[in-house]
Amino acid sequence: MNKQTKVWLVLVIALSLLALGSACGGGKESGTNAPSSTESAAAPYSGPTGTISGVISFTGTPPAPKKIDTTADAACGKANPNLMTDDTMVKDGKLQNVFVYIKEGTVDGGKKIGEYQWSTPTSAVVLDQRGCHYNPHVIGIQTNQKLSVTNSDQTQHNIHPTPKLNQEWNQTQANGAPPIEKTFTRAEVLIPVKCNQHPWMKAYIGVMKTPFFKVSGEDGSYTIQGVPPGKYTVVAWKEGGANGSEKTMEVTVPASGSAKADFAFGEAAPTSSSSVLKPSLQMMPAIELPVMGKH
Ligand SMILES: [Cu+2]
Repeated sequence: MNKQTKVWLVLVIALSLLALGSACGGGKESGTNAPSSTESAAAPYSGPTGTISGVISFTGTPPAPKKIDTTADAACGKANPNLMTDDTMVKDGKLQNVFVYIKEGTVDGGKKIGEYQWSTPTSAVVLDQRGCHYNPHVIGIQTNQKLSVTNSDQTQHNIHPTPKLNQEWNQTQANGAPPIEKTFTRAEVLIPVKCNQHPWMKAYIGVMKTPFFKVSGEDGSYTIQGVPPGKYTVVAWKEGGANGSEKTMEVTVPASGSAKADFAFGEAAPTSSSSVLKPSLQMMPAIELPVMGKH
């Protein structure tokens, strides 16, 4: 499906739903983050919580990092003479920069996890540009949480996220310029970010409505905290190719504890029934309908 087809598809779905709403005489206007249920407002979750944790492995021989030619900008070469590609960061067989998140699931008691109200953190997520390189390379953020893009380099960058569901933007940031602050209003996994000045610069932003996501660390580990007991679909996403690749696993968080979810990527990674590769679908995990205005 190309981008245009997707846009049309979303439009058609949105229009059908609008028509349906009018036919039923629904007087409610849909807000930007209106819950899909017809109940008044989503309540916050209160109750016991556990964790989902695991380790991301890379099986087989990882591709060797390649040296990046930065001659296009002398300031980059000076700041980072040995800049290397970082799309597959493996250390002792463990994979860094995998975005792990709860895609969907049911909390004990029967409510979907997305039906609760999850508050937006007041702290900003920082994406720094240092040595003509995005740091961190993969970040997670909640909808409407502040993203702060900083420039620590002695050169100009041009930050350009290319979302499919959120608003696209493209902004120059000179050296010494203040942070650029933005928010994303819709869940989207994940948004590629590029730099129009330095074609090698890449980052990825996972935007979630819930706080249940984490990026695997240098040792491949991750821990998602504060998870209500329930049954969930956990997805691990790794960049690469057009849309990255993902693995899916069903986990149960018991009332009193924690669940384990280990994933493996790489050539020899097992392709069991719990590991599903869906390269063409993974960019649209949660279609949120665009707001069509008042009617
Ligand atoms: Cu740049």
